[in-house]
Amino acid sequence: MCETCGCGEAGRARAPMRPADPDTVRRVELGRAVLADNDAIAAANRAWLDARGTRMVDLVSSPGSGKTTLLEATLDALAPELRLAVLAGDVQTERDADRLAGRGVPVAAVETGGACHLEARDVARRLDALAGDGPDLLIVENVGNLVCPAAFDLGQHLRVALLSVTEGEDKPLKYPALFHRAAVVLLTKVDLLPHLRFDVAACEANLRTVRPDVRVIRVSARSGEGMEEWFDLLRAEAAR
Ligand SMILES: Nc1nc2c(ncn2[C@@H]2O[C@H](COP(=O)(O)OP(=O)(O)O)[C@@H](O)[C@H]2O)c(=O)[nH]1
Ligand SMILES: [Mg+2]
Repeated sequence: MCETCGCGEAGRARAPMRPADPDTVRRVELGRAVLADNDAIAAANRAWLDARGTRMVDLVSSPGSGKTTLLEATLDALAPELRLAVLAGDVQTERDADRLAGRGVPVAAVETGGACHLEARDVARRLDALAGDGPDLLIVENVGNLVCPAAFDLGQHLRVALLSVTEGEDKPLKYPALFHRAAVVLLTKVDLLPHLRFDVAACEANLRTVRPDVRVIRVSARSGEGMEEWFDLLRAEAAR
């Protein structure tokens, strides 16, 4: 259960809250205060990174859409030419950070212990250790979730959403808040397309309904398709 945003609260789905309910009002006020507090820390994170010439890229998606696999390939390709650092968030375990270790890139883990998103303070606590020497890019793997990470600015310069072709082309319409905030969407696992009924054009049209200027890159960490375009995007981001 996420204690910050309350998205896992028992009974919530069965008994929707009424707007006039005092408990609801208190919860909304508390939520606003939490988000305002988070936004202030996020702004400080961004300023701290700007002072060091580091760009932060936040990867968001549902669990299993391929964030860590993409990062493994990304570190292997770009570590020789760019100075990178990675923060890997998970509800439980440090398995992703372990997968990404040993590639010559500093990696830190955040185990949220139940919360279904990273918050700006999770990043703030690790900035000195991870990015004190001003790497070109700090890449964050957010907790796998298509709802809550949307509301929490981390101080990133670029938010990238991953959507795998096994998830269905309707997801941008079902989770518009998250896709609206992502300037770039990686359509992942496109090597699987021959085995699926997935309408790429419909999916991209749905993405553009939610965010008309979205940049979509079709990628496969397995076949390598689209990966150079992704790496070029990161190179350009690092050069900003
Ligand atoms: N076929 C295929 N499978 C992939 C690809 N990328 C990731 N996977 C698989 O998808 C599963 C989840 O990947 P992972 O990177 O752990 O996803 P995460 O939870 O978003 O970090 C793993 O079994 C991966 O091997 C891809 O490009 N093609
Ligand atoms: Mg992962």
